[in-house]
Amino acid sequence: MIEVSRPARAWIGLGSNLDDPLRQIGRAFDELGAIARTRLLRRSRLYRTAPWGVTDQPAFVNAVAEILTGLDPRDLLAALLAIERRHGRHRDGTRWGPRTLDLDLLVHGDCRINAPGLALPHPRIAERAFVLVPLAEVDPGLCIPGVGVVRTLLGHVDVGDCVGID
Ligand code: PH2
Ligand code: MG
Ligand code: MG
Repeated sequence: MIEVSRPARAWIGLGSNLDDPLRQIGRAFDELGAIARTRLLRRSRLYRTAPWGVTDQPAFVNAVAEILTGLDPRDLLAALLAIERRHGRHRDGTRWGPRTLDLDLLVHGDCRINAPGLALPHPRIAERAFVLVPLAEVDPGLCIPGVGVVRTLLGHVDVGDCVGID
């Protein structure tokens, strides 16, 4: 018998700080909905956010999207990386540097994975206001498996550097 897994709800973090970030993110929402066996369920507003990690770079535009997907985490990640490449993303090994489009797989159902190239939930969610603020706008009660509930996590970060812009 062929095993068919149930579709999972997954959350994607979107970020851009190069080449017209508003347009990059706007297009990316449509492209998420066009991934095979995947539907865009909800999306947050767009936020202008101060750069985190490496601070000497342009401000980011960030958002999150909730999708329903029949793809497992690895296949979904491959689809996200393909979209990044279509947006001219070049990986030169610089961590936390400027980028045309970053699509981070934040949560995939109740999956917990720690493998090379794929960690779920995303290991730095709890530190990042630019992820928690848009998540809290769409689903404050979301439970990040093994990490906590979004509205609680939000109480522990500085939200001042995330400003809604649409
Ligand atoms: N992404 C990074 C590094 N720093 N800062 C903000 N504000 N937004 C991001 O999306 C972001 C960042 C690496 O993925
Ligand atoms: Mg990222
Ligand atoms: Mg990334």
